Amino acid sequence: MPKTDYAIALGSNRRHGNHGSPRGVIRAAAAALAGLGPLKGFSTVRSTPAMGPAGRGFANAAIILSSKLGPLELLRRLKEIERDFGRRAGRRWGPRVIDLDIILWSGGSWAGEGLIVPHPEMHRRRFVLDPLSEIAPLWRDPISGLTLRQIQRRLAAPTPVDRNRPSA
Ligand code: A4P
Ligand code: MG
Repeated sequence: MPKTDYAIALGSNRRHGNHGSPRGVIRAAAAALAGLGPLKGFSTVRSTPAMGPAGRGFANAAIILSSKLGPLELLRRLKEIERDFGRRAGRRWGPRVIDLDIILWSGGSWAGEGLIVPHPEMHRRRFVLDPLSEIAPLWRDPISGLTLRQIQRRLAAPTPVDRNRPSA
């Protein structure tokens, strides 16, 4: 398969025995991803408040990976890296400390066999859109036709209801 680009979101909210804080986990996971192909972009690592019931705050980042792997093979390799990072000394299967999601693929959309690309939640997640639009602002979502910068600005902007609310 010829090389294609993938946008991958990284998230962590647990320490790791060797890699340290969630920020350290993100950096180590990026190094592992670099084993799958050249990284064309690596955003800043941000501290973000937990969305949903996850509790503790997260470190989040995004990378652009150029790879010969097809989407399903890449997903399998991401799960492998997640498993490796989830292992703790003394326990065969520990809790997972890193979440790696495929957000966009330069080959277009994909749906089937446990994988959906573009990631269906990306429009609602600042912790995905902020780092990703930093490194690939002009990448277009094949579903809406909007660029990542446009999607990120829509999410960051106050809703029309807020704008129209009379000020006190
Ligand atoms: N799957 C389908 N499509 C994809 C895709 N595009 N990329 C399937 C990756 N995986 C995809 O995911 C479950 C299954 O989704 C996979 O086996 C794959 O076949 P998972 O990562 O194993 O399970 P999960 O982590 O429980 O689900 P998910 O959806 O990754 O978790 P969420 O919903 O992403 O929530 N708040 C902040 N601030 N930052 C965060 O990073 N993350 C979560 C995790 C919640 N709150 C957060 C953050
Ligand atoms: Mg995931």
